[in-house]
Amino acid sequence: MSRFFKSNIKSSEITPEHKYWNRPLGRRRVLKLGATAGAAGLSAATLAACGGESSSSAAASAPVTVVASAKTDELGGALNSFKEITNYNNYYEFSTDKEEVASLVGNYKVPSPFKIEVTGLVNKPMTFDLDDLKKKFGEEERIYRLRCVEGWSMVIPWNGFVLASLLKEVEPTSAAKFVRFYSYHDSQMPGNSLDWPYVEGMRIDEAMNELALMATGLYGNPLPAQNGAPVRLALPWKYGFKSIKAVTKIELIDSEPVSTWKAANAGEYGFYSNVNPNRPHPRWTQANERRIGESGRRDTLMYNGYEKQVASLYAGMDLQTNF
Ligand SMILES: Nc1nc2c(c(=O)[nH]1)N[C@H]1C(S)=C(S)[C@@H](COP(=O)(O)O)O[C@H]1N2
Ligand SMILES: [Mo]
Repeated sequence: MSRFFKSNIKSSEITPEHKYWNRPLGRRRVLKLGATAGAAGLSAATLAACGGESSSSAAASAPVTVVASAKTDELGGALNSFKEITNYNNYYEFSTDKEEVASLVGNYKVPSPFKIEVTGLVNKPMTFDLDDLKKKFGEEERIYRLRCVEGWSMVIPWNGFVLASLLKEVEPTSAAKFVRFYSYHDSQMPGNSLDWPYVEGMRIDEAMNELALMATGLYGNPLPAQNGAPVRLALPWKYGFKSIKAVTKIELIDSEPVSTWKAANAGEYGFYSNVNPNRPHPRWTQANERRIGESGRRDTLMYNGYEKQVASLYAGMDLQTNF
């Protein structure tokens, strides 16, 4: 516990995503970051005092079962613990401080039943009840690497269903070339660092790829709030910010959507954002990464190690300009 919070996670190690935006809120953000340092320390101390795998705030309402079919991913990387995965989160609707998010979601509730609207260039626009989708498609386990553009990574056992299954339900028309996703947002969320709702997007062939998962759970538990409850995308070949949390609306459209991070800083965050060790971020290398729970750094793999599954989507494209 203390190793995780006190030395393994060094906030000075990399420059976080939010530090250098050319946006008018910049000054306020810096002040806010200073003010939350104490709160983050407090939450770490509180969690340490509870101890055990089930002590995170995610477990406040339900016992944590921690079920996974394997101890590693297919490359032999150890799964990150439930505690690690639920206490180091990028969820800017709550906070820009990864170690603070878990302490802020205690009373947060999403509407139940939770609705997902799928609309746009489709033959059958529909609003789904998430519980119905879970029953219909099931919740298979997928052990995926998650690589944040900030240079850290985790191995996470998600549960969920394939995004393509959902998209096929609404029958996209031939005019549908892109998919835009919107996050749930309401006044329970205190963060003011970006324009809400958080928006992401992909080409339709990327969205239809077998790897693109609608994640509804983690280690066999319902998805914890800090990880994007009740359903978020898991796109393991792309930088983490593409894996939008709390998906409540999906639109099929004919032109490339502008995602939240590209709108905030197009020079730093491209539309594709595929993991690519050969395409440095303007402010830092992407050649290697720190796996949470490990010391030292490991090499970053092309498409985060999913080259076989996704490289054909980008055949012939210049990956330096289409970053
Ligand atoms: N709605 C929303 N989705 C989001 C984010 C966010 O701030 N808001 N952060 C992204 C980033 S930068 C990362 S690295 C991952 C982190 O997922 P995790 O907290 O489950 O590890 O969520 C992504 N999805
Ligand atoms: Mo990220």
